[in-house]
Amino acid sequence: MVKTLITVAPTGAEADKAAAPSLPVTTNELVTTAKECEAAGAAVIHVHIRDEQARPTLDRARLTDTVAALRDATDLIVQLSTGGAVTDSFEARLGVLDAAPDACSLTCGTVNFGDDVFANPWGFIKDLYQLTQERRVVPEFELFDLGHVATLHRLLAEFGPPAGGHVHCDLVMGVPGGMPGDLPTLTAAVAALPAGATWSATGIGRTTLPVMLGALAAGGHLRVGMEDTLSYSRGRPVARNAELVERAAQLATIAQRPPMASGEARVFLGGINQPPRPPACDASRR
Ligand code: KMH
Ligand code: ZN
Repeated sequence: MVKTLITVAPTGAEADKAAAPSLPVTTNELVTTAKECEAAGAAVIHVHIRDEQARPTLDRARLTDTVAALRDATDLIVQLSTGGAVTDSFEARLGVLDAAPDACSLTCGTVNFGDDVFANPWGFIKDLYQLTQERRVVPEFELFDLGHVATLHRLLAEFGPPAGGHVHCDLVMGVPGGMPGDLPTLTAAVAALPAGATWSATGIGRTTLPVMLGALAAGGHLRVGMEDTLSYSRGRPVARNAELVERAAQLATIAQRPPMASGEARVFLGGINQPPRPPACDASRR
């Protein structure tokens, strides 16, 4: 029995704080959310940050401080988004690795993204991948479409295995312009993955539940959070990210695959080191 890796994506770059007041946008809100989600069963946190006006930013100092704050407060694997917002430059997105996270997202192709385009040309993908190898940051391959799986194969064939040696993917389904969040597509995408790869899936908006149930049935792992859905059920806004993690953990437990602790997830994802934690109290200061 393989336990279930649960990733929480609490913020994203798209949702508006004014329209979704429970969206965590400050460092304090993010840390509080992270602690609640860890207690509920998450092992990985996929992080986008916001500026003082709650707008998405890739400010390096802020990213570095956020990584430190999350490490101080939790044992979660800190995965920074290199996708950012559709308006972010490739240079700024590469610069995310300067914040030295445990892991990062790495999207394997361009995709229509509602009325926008989320641009990930081959040149950027290979530069980012080589940078993850150089910095020993574990990538999670984000696959929004079946064509992205072909690019993942090309990446591995040309540049070899990722930091840690293990390939873990996330199927992002139901983005308007990307692959639909349904079972035939999930099955096709999983069948096309490289041998030995593990995968999570997340369904955007109303595809959240079918994708989660399908992923559990197919032996996959889960990503949930307010980046992906702002509704807990029809007409009921998400009150806290942790309730999405709690529901995922309950369903995983019913499926006889309870949530993986973060320590287990560090091994599962290819040996991500436990970051040094500050001592609970410093005896030398007494
Ligand atoms: N915000 C989207 C444009 C990622 O985090 O790597 C891209 C995204 C993917 O969220
Ligand atoms: Zn993201």
